[in-house]
Amino acid sequence: LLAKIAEYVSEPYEVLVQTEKGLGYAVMCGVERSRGEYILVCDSDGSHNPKYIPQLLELAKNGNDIVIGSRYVKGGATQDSLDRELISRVYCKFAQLIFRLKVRDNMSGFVLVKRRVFLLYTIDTFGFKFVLSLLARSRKHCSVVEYPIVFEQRKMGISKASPLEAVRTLRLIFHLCAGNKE
Ligand SMILES: Nc1nc2c(ncn2[C@@H]2O[C@H](COP(=O)(O)OP(=O)(O)O)[C@@H](O)[C@H]2O)c(=O)[nH]1
Ligand SMILES: [Mg+2]
Repeated sequence: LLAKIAEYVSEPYEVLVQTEKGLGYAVMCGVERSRGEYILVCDSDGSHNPKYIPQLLELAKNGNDIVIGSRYVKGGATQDSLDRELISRVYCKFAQLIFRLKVRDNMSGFVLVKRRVFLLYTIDTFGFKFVLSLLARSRKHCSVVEYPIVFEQRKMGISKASPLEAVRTLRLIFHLCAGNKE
């Protein structure tokens, strides 16, 4: 993964490997440690291909606060199993309707965000779906764009996704709903 990042990114960058327990919490720890203007979050198991980074960065530099690597726009795809894709699509559609989001892949874990935006809309630290928190909270204030990516099959390890994560996501949606009413 590091070699591939080096192959595709020509700007100066640092890579932060966050090993804290809990994906959302690990991401926020990384955001706090980071020093760059832009932050790219990606999975470490090979599902998110660094070849997309130049296009994601270009979109951010063109004035988009949040750039989503998206499975669910034209040109995007997933190599996940059919049942996982179905569950993911239903969850994304549900969140899209509830929070009136334009973003289809509002639960993608492949995202490039301006650091100040990440910090301003401090995200919930529980669960996998940190991007949904960011999008729901920044909805009225940020420009967001989706760029089609193929979510590839993992190259190593086993999935940490579980029914418990699915319940956590529902909990997050209710939590965000309550917050949005305040
Ligand atoms: N630091 C940290 N990263 C995690 C944790 N769980 C998942 N991840 C990261 O999040 C990515 C997505 O998780 P994964 O288990 O692959 O879920 P899946 O792709 O939905 O099957 C992984 O590639 C890891 O990089 C965790 O507890 N701590
Ligand atoms: Mg994975």
